[in-house]
Amino acid sequence: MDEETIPPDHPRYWSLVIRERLVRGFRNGIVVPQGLIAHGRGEAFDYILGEETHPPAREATKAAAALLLVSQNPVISVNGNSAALAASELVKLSQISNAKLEVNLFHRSREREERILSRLREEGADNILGVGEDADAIIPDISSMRRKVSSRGIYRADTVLVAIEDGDRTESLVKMGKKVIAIDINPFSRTARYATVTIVDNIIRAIPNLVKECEELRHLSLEEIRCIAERFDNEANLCNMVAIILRRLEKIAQQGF
Ligand code: PTJ
Repeated sequence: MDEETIPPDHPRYWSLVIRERLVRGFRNGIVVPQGLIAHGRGEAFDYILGEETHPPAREATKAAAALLLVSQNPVISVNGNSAALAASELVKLSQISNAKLEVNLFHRSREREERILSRLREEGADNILGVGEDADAIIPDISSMRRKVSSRGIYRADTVLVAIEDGDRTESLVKMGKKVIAIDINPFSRTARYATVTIVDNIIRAIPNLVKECEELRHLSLEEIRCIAERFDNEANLCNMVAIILRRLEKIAQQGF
């Protein structure tokens, strides 16, 4: 089945679209097999959350948009899963927020870097960092290939957006004094807990929402935007997301399906 042939009135339309995008990404050498496993974990959380964006995620999205807009050197880190699921919206987000795009992979290979670069270029991106020799700097305290970053991008960024990512890098980036925006549908993950702003939502909804928020916030004064970014409390927001999960499960446990 191709994405285009999935009937839009299918009750699990988006779930099927996401799977098709990942399978296509896997066949094109963008997504690694481990990325399909990572998706399964994410999908389970999305199922529990009713596959919708909840109010705390909206609040986090607004704070993340504000943080991107007030940053001097924001960078959007792109891996295989995020390129397969949201390439076009990631490019839009980079254009509207003036954030650079940098390819950064856990399972790094030159071939995958090039494929992701081409995918982003197809969507209109230029000047994509982190590919080949451009990954010329090292994030301290990380042993995985994610440590290799561009000195023009993530290394000197004040804010880095990461999505669908394993835990160790967010902690190191924060230790380096950077602000981290994480998109992770699992509120219990290390990435979610260490980030400055975590959007507990599916990337498929989170990136378009971020684009919309950036469009809306641009009409406010810099001071007002800064205030939105600064008053955000990540831990409280994560707790609110966990409370939503609890309430949803409790309701089913007590009242049935
Ligand atoms: O492309 P590479 O080489 O950089 O590798 C990417 C993967 C995804 C393989 C790598 O980053 C990885 O192994 O990630 P983890 O440790 O499985 O963590 C992924 C996190 O993202 C988990 O907390 C998932 O619940 C979450 N997640 C999965 N799919 C989505 C998601 N969050 C938001 N939207 C999704 N669609």
